Amino acid sequence: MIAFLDYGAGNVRSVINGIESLGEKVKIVETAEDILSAEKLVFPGVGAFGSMMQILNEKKYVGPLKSYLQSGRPFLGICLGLQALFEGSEEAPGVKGLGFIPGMVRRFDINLSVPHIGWNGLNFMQPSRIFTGLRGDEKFYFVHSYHVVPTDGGVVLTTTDYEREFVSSIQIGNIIATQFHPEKSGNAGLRILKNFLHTSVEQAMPVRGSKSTRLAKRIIACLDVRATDQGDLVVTKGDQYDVREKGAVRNLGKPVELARRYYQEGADEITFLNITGFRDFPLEDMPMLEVLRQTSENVFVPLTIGGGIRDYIDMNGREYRALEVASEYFRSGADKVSIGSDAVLIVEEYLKTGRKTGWSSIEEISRVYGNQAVVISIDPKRVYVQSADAVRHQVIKTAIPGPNGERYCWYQVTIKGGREGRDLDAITLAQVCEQLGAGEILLNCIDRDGTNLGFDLELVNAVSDGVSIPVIASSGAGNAEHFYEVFTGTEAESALAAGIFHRREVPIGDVKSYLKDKVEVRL
Ligand code: 1PR
Repeated sequence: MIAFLDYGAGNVRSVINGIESLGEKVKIVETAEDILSAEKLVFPGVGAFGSMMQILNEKKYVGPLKSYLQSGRPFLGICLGLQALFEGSEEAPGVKGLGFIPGMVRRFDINLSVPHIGWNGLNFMQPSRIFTGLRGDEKFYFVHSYHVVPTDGGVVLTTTDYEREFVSSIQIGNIIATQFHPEKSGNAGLRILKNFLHTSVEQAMPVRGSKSTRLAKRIIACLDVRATDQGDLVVTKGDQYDVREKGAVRNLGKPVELARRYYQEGADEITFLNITGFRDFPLEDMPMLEVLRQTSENVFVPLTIGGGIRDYIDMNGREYRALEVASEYFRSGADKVSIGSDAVLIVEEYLKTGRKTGWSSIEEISRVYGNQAVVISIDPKRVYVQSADAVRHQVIKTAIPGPNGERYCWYQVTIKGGREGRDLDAITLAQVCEQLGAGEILLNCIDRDGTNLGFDLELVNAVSDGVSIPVIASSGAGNAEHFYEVFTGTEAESALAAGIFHRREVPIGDVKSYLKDKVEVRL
């Protein structure tokens, strides 16, 4: 039996699913006594350092955790579960960590995008039983803006390179903690979990050919989900956001089955967009939560869910906060939530008042779950203009002239699934969302959606130049070369596609084989 410390701040479902998929049973810690009597303890920290320590203090878990760690029994910390072992974090100045390992948690101070999101490798510093069965060149899923800096280098188990080398796991006897997420790292991650659970496994020291590790470009499969007119929840796909063909909603398959297929085919991440979320409130649309629950049972890569994340008042006058919707998604297995229409309204309000309220969905969810858990989904379309100063929006010069030979355009954002254009451009939206706490931008493009013409590289460049958080290029992929173009012609960290994967025109494996040796990918 594995004792499992869930302090209720994020998606721990996938760690439990990972452990259970290995045939082990999990007991959720409910009292301090459960920690003290545990034989093996898994602590998957999620959220933000400050709120994590606050909850651990409120639940009076800090003393028992320290005693457990002192006892030397097996402990696996994941992400914040690693950071918690240190004295404190720059994320929450003045808040004390468990102080089991001397040292601090520092924010990345680099020129690359922060958070560090995606699949990266490990430099092995010591042998460990968790490495048994690994080749050494596997990649693991990271998502974090902070990294640990131990005072004593002797505790370092692995390092990873992201502009600079940082500590990606530690080991002190039976105490192991990783910055990466084994439960989100496919088969290699499950192997690490399995090795941790079986304490009799021999130690191993994998050897990796290359000197440093590299973050892989991510290939994301996107499932636009909605109910058909008959009420069945299906994966659909639009042409420039029109999902109907001969009057009926296109049905391209069942969400859980398709997500599983994409996991098996090597998708680095899976995104579900509940595309009618703007009108159907998700907490009244339970099937979507069930889709997440079932998917996370055997899909061990990150899951993002979007659609309907906003404050809401139901027919009985009951008020729901966007945070509650997000929490329900996290509890059901999501790792990140994506906010579309609400982000536009928040930014409009911010630009009007010049003030952060502190209570917008972006601010609230990122405060509790961390920036990395908040993705902003943007649905822009091109508006051509005659000159750079024709409008007060951020205008770009374009190599694709407009219908009247226009050489300039701006990208107008929309809400409600592209139905309503707003007086706001995509670059400004992304920049303000970053300031409010968003961790990643999912950059769709209505003009390219479903066209197979390739990504709008000008749009991707304009937005990624304007922000320092990672950008996911989306819409228009028609072949493997389009992924090469977007990864070499822009700063996009990942590329998302839907139609070509659903229709099996270009399998994910073919995209990766094409990119291999040209662009860093996870194979
Ligand atoms: O506004 O917070 O409720 O979120 C609603 C979400 O649903 C938004 O993220 C919005 O992008 C999405 N959405 C709404 N309507 C549609 C639609 O298609 N009618 N889908 C929609 C957006 C775009 C991508 C698509 C790529 C790749 N779909 O998700 O998967 O364009 O497609 P391709 O590779 O086939 O070209 P809220």
